[in-house]
Amino acid sequence: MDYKTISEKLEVKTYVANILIAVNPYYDIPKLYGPEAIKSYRGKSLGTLPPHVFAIADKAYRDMKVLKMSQSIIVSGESGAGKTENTKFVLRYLTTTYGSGQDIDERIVEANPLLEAFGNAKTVRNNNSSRFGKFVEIHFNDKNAVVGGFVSHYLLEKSRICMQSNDERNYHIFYRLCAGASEELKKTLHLDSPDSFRYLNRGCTRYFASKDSDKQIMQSRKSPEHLKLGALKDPLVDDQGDFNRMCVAMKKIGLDDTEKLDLFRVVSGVLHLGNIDFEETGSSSGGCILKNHSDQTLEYCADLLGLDKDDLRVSLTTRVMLTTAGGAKGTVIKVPLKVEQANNARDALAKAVYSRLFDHVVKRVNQCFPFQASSNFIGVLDIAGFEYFEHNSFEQFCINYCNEKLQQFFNERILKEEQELYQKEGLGVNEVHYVDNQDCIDLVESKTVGILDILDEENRLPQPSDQHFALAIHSKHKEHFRLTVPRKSKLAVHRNLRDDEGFIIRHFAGAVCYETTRFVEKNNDALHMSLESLVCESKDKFVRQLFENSSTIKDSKQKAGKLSFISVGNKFKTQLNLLLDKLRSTGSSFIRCVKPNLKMVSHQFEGALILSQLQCAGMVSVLDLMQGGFPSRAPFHELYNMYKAYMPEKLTRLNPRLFCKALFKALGLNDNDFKFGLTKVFFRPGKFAEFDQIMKSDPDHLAELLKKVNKWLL
Ligand code: AD9
Ligand code: MG
Repeated sequence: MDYKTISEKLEVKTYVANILIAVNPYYDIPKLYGPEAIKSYRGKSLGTLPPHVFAIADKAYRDMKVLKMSQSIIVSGESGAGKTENTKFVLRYLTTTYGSGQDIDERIVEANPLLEAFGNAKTVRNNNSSRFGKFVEIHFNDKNAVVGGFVSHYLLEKSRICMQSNDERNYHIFYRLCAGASEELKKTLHLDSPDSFRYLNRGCTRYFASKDSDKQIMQSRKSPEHLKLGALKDPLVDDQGDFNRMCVAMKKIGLDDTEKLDLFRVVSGVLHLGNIDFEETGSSSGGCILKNHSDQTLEYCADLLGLDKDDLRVSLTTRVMLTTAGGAKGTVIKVPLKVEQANNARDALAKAVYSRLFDHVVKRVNQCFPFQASSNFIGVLDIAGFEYFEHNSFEQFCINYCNEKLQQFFNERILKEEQELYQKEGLGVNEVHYVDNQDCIDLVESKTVGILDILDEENRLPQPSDQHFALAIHSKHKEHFRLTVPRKSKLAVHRNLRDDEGFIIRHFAGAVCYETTRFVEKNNDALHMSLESLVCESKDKFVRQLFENSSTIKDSKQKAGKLSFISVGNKFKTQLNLLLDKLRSTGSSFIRCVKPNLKMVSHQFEGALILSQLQCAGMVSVLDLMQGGFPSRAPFHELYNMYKAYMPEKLTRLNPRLFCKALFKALGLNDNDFKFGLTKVFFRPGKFAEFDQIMKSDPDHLAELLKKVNKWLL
């Protein structure tokens, strides 16, 4: 079946129980998401209208109102499947439909372009890939109207700031600023075309040299038009237009010109920092100096970040150490760095500055929809799905760990709780088996023996090494069902790795081989002391604020020169556990996004690719359960209260359970479509909506039905 037929049948989306499956259409369908569509879903039970994200959003809202309980909507799927787009549709739906009619509604929606400018990038899988996870809460007052919002963010991909893979780009903001800034602003920030910056030109430079097809693109990029724009002008991305749209969004959420300039100044500072080059001094003491042409760049960078240029030069080329030699305890000395170490110091500084800037952007966004008191919230989680590449590193390890936790939550909510309920209600439905992944989660997060703690222990060693870390994992978990050595991989690319170069985890969605190179470095968020104190003491108030309440500086001063350590992995674990506690305290709905093809084009539906995504998302076990299951249910007393006003007195004297039996009999519903439990009626998929429709149909029709009820009772 081609995509068109399927999309007509499924209307791009379908439900499995109350879980929405949304296929990315890869083309705009304005009618599907426009104001009319928004209006039509308001207050409608799930199943009364075609499947839609709006229906899920409305269900979450109604559940929040009726149950007086916060709700969460978990949007998942692989890169490019449509998580971020669907998240935006949910936010727009809720703020439009249940907003307070004030600025806040618009701001919740308009915050996204700003977050995306700083946290999204073009990758080979998605031209607008989110490189961070987010949980967006819309808060409601006691009248169930929107009062504000709050965004939490998770794990910005920092490695991208200094290095991108073939045919990928850095964060959008860099290119947008180069393309869209006015001539005057460009002059102030010393900006040029993206090609002139090391942090922007490497993904594509290497890309140029690869395959034949790439060479063709390279040729086309050498066209006069392209040269004018710069080789990095991506034909698929409109940086200049996006810059203007971003500025409009900034204005709408209340950022003034000074704040805007603060952001742009730091972004430019990072770009210039990246252009600083080092060379060996050639002297016997070793060490390195800045290359001649870097002096100007150093000056630009120091100027934009409010640093003293000579201090910056020294901090990049030396490291402060504490010497204990000769009993002279506590003497601080400056050790010259080799070229490679200086490169690392420069990149570490760039990553620290940019990631602090991103934290600031999120904080600033949160200030534009503050709220005093909130009764409940609806949270939407947009976080990367399970990832499995040819080379998997620390980032994939964290993302997949997160997905194990979310999968467990999904199992708990959908499968375990469902089965427990059927049993409690005596429905006699067959048990569905699913794999409990607690052992995999323990492998990662257990105290001391978990991989995250083993990694932290490595980071704290005087001379940590990735190899020692990999061996420590293998030696501590020799017989673990979930863990094995790369040699056991089915793929040659992994089989060639030594035991001290990686490990394989058998995840719920498949086995992934992680290469441990740079795990130790990526797990450390601390800058070394001289760089940290440099930025903390910046003359630029904004830069200083970015590094305010930086624990490293106090810590490192205490430890006088020791390389301090802030664990990225354990911070993520803490954040994730807080998030899961939050999710567990809310009612939940799920949107599983599906990517129809790898080419990112419309009207192409690759069956095998989609099936594997549904398997990864645990949808196959859900289907098993639902085939024999009853996803909608209503307690007897609720139905009784809902309809008793319309019923003849004789009927209302019955207890709620008998009342419902009488009602169902009179309505002539098919016995296979529902089941009576101890306290609730359970409906087959879609059948509650049918029932609701009959009950809410016109009064004459209802009167007819009631006559039938009466007759049946006599
Ligand atoms: V990633 O893990 O952040 O790399 P997402 O977030 O799952 O990924 P995203 O929402 O960014 O994917 O969607 C990718 C692209 O698909 C978008 O930029 C749109 O061009 C396209 N898309 C996604 N959903 C829709 C839709 N409902 N209608 C039209 C869509 N286009
Ligand atoms: Mg996304």
